[in-house]
Amino acid sequence: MAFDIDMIKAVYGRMGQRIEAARKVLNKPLTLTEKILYSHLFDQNSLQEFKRGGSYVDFAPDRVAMQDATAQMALLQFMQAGKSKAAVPSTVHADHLILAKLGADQDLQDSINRNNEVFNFLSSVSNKYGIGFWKPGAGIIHQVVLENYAFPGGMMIGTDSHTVNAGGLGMVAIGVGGADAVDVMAGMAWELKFPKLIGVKLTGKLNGWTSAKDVILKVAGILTVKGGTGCIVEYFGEGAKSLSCTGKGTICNMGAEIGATTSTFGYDESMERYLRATGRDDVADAANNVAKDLTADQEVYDNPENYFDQIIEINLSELEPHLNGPFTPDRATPISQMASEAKKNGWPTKIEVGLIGSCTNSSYEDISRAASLAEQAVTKNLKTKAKFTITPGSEQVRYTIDRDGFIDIFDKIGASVFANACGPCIGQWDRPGADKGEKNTIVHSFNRNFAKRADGNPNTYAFVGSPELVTALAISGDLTFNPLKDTLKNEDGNDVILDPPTGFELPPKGFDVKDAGYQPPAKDGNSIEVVVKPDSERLQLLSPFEPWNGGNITGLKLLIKAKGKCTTDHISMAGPWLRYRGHLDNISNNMLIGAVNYFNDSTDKVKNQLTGEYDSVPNVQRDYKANGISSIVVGDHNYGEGSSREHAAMEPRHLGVKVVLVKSFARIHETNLKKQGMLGITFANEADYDKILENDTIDIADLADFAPGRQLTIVLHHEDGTKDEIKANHTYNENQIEWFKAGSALNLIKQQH
Ligand code: MIC
Ligand code: SF4
Repeated sequence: MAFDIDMIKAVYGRMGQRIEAARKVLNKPLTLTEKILYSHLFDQNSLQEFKRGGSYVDFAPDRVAMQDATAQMALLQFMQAGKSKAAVPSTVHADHLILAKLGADQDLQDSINRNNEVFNFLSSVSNKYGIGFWKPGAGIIHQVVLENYAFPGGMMIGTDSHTVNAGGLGMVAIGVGGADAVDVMAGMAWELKFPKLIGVKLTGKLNGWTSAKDVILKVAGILTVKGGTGCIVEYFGEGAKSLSCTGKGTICNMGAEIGATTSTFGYDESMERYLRATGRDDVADAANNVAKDLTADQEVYDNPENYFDQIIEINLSELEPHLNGPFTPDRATPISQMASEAKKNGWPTKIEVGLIGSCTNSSYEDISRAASLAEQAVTKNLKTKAKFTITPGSEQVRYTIDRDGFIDIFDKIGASVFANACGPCIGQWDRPGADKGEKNTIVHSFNRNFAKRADGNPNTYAFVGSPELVTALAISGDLTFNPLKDTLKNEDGNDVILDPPTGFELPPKGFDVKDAGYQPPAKDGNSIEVVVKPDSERLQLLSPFEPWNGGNITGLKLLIKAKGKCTTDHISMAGPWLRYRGHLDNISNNMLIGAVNYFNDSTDKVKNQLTGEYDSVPNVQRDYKANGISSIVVGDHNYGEGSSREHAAMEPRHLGVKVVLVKSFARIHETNLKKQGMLGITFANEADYDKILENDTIDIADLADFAPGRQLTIVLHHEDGTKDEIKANHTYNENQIEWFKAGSALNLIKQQH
């Protein structure tokens, strides 16, 4: 039986009626996204036509998922909300904190030893508050959610940007910061600006070397890292139906890389097959009964241009395998052009390591197709030139691929199998020699390839591709190898080709697992005590942030004017810093250390205006704080792209930054700033970014009149005594201004209860 089947049945029980009501009000056929959103309003009496890209709407998601690296902060906040139990089914997954070094068993044990305090904390808080806990080794949050919890037509939020993976099973699943999770677990409304809708029509059918990953690599090339901001992407068409459910999951998963709020697919036979294969006949049967509610109305698919704000069409039959990178996931190169691109740009073409797996690409299908290539390498007597690693997404996948002999095949090409966890995808990779900083190339099937992300080396050029392509490239050891037409020399000196990969959508003998790694919560958690040691370096109870005093903010020192890409990895780096995710003061020592200072092109080197000396960003900020001075951070486009980690908002808040002024924000980060009581605003005129000078002191001159839709005036006092006055926009609504006034959304919850 599926988890929480009663909740799922209740959702289906009310969906039809709610969709009918919405169809009447909107007076038009509905997309799947609209059906899900309108049937998940927090208050059905508030039903009205919401303005896409305009109205803030209160929703009631069906469930919450959290992973270890973000759950610590989410749960530290939830513990302050005064509730005895999570209001909706919720889970915590221990996956990000596991370091990949030697191989699965040893690494898992070492990580459990190293993170014992944190895992115990997460397990006991989960136990206390009715939250399911997936132990270290159980798998990566999104894979475990897809296998156990996702259901067509449902709505969930998760404290990880790749929560969107569950769109592969027809959900609207959205990545958020921990403070948002607290709202839902506290039984309150969860607010989202009603998204715009992008329709992606897939025609044709994948064949040969092309895989579902190539769909999203192509979409990322078209839309870029910010093209999906504020949008939900709905995939449809014959091509969509022909994809496996896990392939759909891959596409939705990496939709985070175009900034999309989420992506989804209508319910179809591939989803039914997946539900049944993962032991959820009950969900499949229930979904079949309401199937028409779980996909858009036919008129929408017949004339999509009338119902979506933007349409993209991709013919799967003609789609070429892609590699995206380096340093950004939207730089898309079809494999046939890689050789010339690499030459033109001076990318190192020798591949050192190929890594497959992660939350987005470790399905049975992915692994079986990659294994078919590894097998060819063996039978065709090819020597695998690059190192090769596999991180399975869950224990269920790992157990099943092991049973079916794939691990043995990978062994034969010298592969290392890492634990079922994030590992190298999030800098939890103890890669030998990475500290030397040598220029080198790796290829992987993960989502992100920002500088330093996988191994901490800024000179690692990482390219993202399908697991099949990554395997072929690892065998060849050459970035310019195009398996569609090139040959390889084998150990006998013969030229051989790799035949296109083959595999299985689902395991022919079914999935199996001995111990999936799940710990159910106590029935009554009241007596469970959660201990946080006062001298812990890993965990720290939170103290409330100061409320706003109602006045203008004056005398802000410019802390840093960040140049170019400034993702959450630049603002609050992962890798070794993950160990401090539950300790706000300690993790604040990584604040903005990856951001490039506009004035000297260096990272972690900014001017302390009090001393005139250059120092690390956290040091300068701590000095300002010690002197009672607040500061401002200035940034470029899509500031805060990437992760959902709210530490990127809490650290500056904790250290006394008051304002973040940028050209544009990524959605989750903007919300995180608002939730934590920061002022996150954008240049009304982007060119004003150039007016900000290194020694500026800055005032927000009319903050006392802070109101929705009202611009703010910013005065820049330059060192030479001159002044500039510029305007800033913001997107705060009434409610969000209340968070700002209270000092944080959590302070407001506490005031109200
Ligand atoms: C990521 O892929 O960047 C992460 C690590 O999963 C993050 C979450 C985190 O920073 O803990 C994400 O995507 O939200
Ligand atoms: Fe983990 Fe990487 Fe997936 Fe993030 S993208 S959840 S770090 S595997």
